[in-house]
Amino acid sequence: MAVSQTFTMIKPDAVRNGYIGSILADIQAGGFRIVAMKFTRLSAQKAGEFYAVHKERPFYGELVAFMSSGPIVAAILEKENAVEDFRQLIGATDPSKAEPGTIRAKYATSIGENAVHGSDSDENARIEGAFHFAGVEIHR
Ligand code: FUP
Repeated sequence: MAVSQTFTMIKPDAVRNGYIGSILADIQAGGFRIVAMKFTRLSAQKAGEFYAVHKERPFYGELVAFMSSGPIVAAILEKENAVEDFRQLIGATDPSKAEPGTIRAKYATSIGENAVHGSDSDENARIEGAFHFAGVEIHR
């Protein structure tokens, strides 16, 4: 299977709760190679753009407020079958439904504050990676 990329964020809840190191260790133990990474913070405007697909959903306002409430770690990850394998590693959106051992089961607190983001398709991985990183920041 070909090597591909996915995009992730360690969200403000997990950063606040001190899980950056543990989550990065789980990501690397899962066989993902970090090809771009930054510790940054989204403005409300940028968070709104990133989640624009959810604009009509009732949780959009809370989601934007939460995602801009503190710093995040953004990263591009490389692995065979990266998108699907990373979603397996992080578990279901709602941590109470996430498989034991997954990142969300271990580190998330609620469906809204669920510790990590993972792209849901190769196309979105490309769009989301480009949203956060310039070409010179990606090291393959
Ligand atoms: P996921 O792909 O697992 O990140 O989940 P979605 O794209 O469906 O949702 C994106 C984000 O919206 C979630 F990470 C958290 C938020 N959300 C809620 O707050 N409530 C919901 O019912 C669903 C999603």
